[in-house]
Amino acid sequence: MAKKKKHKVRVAFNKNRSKRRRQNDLTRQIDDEHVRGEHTDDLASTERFSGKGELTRNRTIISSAESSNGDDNVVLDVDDANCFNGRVLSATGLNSIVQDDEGNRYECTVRRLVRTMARDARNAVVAGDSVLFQRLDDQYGVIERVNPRERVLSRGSQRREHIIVANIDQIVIVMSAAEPRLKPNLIDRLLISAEKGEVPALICINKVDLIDRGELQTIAGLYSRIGYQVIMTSTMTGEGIEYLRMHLAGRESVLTGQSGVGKSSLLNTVQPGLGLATANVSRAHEKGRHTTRRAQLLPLNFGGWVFDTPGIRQLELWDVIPEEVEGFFIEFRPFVAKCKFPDCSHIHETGCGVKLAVANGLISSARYESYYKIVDDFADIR
Ligand SMILES: Nc1nc2c(ncn2[C@@H]2O[C@H](COP(=O)(O)OP(=O)(O)OP(=O)(O)O)[C@@H](O)[C@H]2O)c(=O)[nH]1
Ligand SMILES: [Mg+2]
Ligand SMILES: [Zn+2]
Repeated sequence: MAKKKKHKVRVAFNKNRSKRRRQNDLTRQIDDEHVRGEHTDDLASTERFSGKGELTRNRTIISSAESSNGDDNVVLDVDDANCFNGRVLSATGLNSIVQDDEGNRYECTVRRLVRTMARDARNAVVAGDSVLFQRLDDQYGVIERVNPRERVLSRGSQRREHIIVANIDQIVIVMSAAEPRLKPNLIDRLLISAEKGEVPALICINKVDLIDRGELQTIAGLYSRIGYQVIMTSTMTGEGIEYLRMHLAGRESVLTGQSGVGKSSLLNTVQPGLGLATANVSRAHEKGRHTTRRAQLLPLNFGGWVFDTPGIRQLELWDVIPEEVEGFFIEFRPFVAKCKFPDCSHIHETGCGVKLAVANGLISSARYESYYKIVDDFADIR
């Protein structure tokens, strides 16, 4: 692999942070700020990580010129002698729960510089981040650095990227056979995100106890023919749970899908004792109640980690342009080469290999409709 180019950036510091505070004041302030959801950046005693007893006025930041997602790969050069490695289990605003290598958990605030380095404060620290943090005592700490993120699951939100979770190696798309009804277009959008991020995806159809098996064959068959693993589960009968457990073991998976499909219920069943909150789907609207409010990383006792995430209604794709959508419908690939026009959008052109394949039943018309809808949505945005 090519060696990453690094360049150093000097960042000026505010002088006014040399004021000292007593340790017990510090703890109290963190308690207060915790309640207010603020940070502890101005605490002089936590700024000292150079070991020199004085503040260094310039801090070196190493950034990778090859970073895949811009600002997020900027690495702060901190004095790691005073720091510990940790994994962010959950993050709310500027407060996070961080677990160290020994399994101890700390409530951490975020160093202001870490926040400054993120283009969007919302993404400064996210669940799954690997961080360096300082311990203040056996309960509280401060995140000094967020290590470069490997693979993330993001979505667009008001034309900005919203990173849902970081450092994943598998996306489990959870749908329910009924209550709420299965939404193939959402599966396809999530598959695009997975393909774009080069993260393997698995489709889990839950609540199979609610409907007749025959009704599911078409959709399950469709995705498995394309090449995606499809698992049918029920937390009521226990069907498929062992199989799901097998796929989660030793990996870092994220469960994503609509609210009410049973993501948290599945995790409670896969690992009894997790005690994740779940709630009934509203009968009237066939919608979940958004019971899980934030992404949470959970260590699995049979190896690996899993993220439970809040339900999504619709996925606005992030960093995807209409021209590349065809490439993420992996079964279109062999037919794209047969289109008469090299820039064929497979929508209105004549001599289109993809449309011909749909007509001949080689590409499912449901998938083609999904493609059409996604490309068409881009036209609305533009
Ligand atoms: N019939 C049936 N109901 C299920 C199954 N799995 C979960 N449920 C029910 O579905 C409802 C929603 O489950 P949750 O686990 O809260 O769903 P969720 O996907 O975590 O929802 P959010 O946290 O809102 O995103 C609960 O009432 C569960 O008891 C299943 O396999 N079969
Ligand atoms: Mg949930
Ligand atoms: Zn075409």
